[in-house]
Amino acid sequence: EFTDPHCNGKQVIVHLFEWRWPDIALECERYLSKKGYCAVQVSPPNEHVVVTKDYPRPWWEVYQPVSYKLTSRCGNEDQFKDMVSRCKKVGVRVIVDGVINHMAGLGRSGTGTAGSSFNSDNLDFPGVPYRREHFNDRSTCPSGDGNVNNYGDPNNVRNCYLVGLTDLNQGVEYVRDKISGYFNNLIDIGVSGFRIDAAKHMWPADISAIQKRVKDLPEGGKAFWAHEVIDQNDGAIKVGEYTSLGYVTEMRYCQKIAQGVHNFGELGNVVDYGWGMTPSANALVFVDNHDNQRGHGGGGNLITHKTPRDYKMAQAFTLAYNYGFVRVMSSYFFGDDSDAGPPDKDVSINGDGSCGNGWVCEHRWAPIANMVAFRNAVAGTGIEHWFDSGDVVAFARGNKGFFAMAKQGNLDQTFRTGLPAGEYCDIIHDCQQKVTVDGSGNAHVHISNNEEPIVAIIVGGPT
Ligand code: ARE
Ligand code: CA
Repeated sequence: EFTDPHCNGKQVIVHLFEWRWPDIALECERYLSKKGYCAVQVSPPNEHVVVTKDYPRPWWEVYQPVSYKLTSRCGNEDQFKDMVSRCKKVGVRVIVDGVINHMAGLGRSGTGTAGSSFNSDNLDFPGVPYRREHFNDRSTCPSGDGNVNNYGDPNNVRNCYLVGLTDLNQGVEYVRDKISGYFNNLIDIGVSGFRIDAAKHMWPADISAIQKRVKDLPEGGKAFWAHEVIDQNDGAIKVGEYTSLGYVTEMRYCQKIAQGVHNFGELGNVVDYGWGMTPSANALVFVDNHDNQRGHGGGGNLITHKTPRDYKMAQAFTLAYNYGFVRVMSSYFFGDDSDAGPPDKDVSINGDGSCGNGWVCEHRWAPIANMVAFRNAVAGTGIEHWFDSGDVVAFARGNKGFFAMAKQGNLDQTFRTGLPAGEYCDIIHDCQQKVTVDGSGNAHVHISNNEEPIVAIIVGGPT
């Protein structure tokens, strides 16, 4: 009952990381709606700390809440409401990043982005208000310094302070009411779902109690829920504890797809239930996220926009394959500085459709953007006619779509596509080449050695 993203069959969401609300509203209207994106995940809209000490305005200040007032670095309440209604009007839902495990970090005090005062060391957040009795204390946190430091112990992970962030006690009725009140306000504004930050650090039963207080969407049905649970087979907490509550992040996929792109022979094993990977129906799947692309939150060997050719292959494959619900990452450039905040500039759009002013806009790269239509078109079909030769991988999705990728490019090969006879546009290259499927479902495929050595065709696609 928690798995309906309310997208009328659309299958892909995009995380516009730290985009400002006016830019997101424009992007919904001018791009996301046209490309078939179901929803946009936005950065936390609630009041948060302003970090200037030691570092000027790092990206991560938005993960330190001060209150649930809707003025954040990304914009104010009016801008937020305007964004939600404009996106919804063109069929793009808004999913909010809900930071509810904690408030601001110890040592921080002053005024938040909406003007509320706060003092973390005193556990005082009058903007909510939260006071000392709403937080976990040392009586339930089995950790010498009060911080999360033993991922083998669920009490430590869930009752102690994650990187010094003042840890709310979601077992307290008042706290459940405040959090669900925040979510219900967002639903009244038109928000369709939530990414639950640090869900791993909250007891599933507490999250469930909060969810029960959250109203149904005005259009009917439950909100969309995606829980951030980093499970890389390295601790006591398993994603399976959260699957009854909605989608869960499947971080092992990030490692698997990176291995697969480095060695195509591994792509057939990209989903490994022997590794404990979560069932497809519960998995939120992505090539990288805002944490692991900059070495936070469960790193490993990952592919990011910094290696565009590999990234396009990884993301296109992910969209073509039939595992999980896919979230596309959209980043800003940050060089070697993993703390650097977002560009202090609007998202500008160049003549060729790419973005300027420091925004990467992976979601606009043709092999990614055009594969959204592929995934929408093939929903519900299985993998067929799998072919993999070490450097080449190809497969069909039922009789609806066919996908091929050649690591070294320079491919001229005939494949079984399983598609009805006809002439199809290669959607990866905006129809610059056609693929002809003959009466027995075979097609000759040509892939050049270029930046996107991929071909994809769909029934009902552009002609
Ligand atoms: C910042 C500073 C800290 C400071 C703190 C408090 O960097 O030095 O102590 O503020 O003042 C983000 C950043 C943090 C940042 C925080 C608050 O990543 O650096 O701290 O915002 O501003 C674990 C959690 C997982 C979490 C990752 C990052 O399980 O939930 O760590 N991910 C989410 C978000 C983050 C965000 C937060 C949570 C907090 O996506 O962007 O933090 O809201 C193993 C474990 C994982 C663990 C991982 C890293 O892989 O299995 O569970 O992830 O190690 O520790
Ligand atoms: Ca906690």
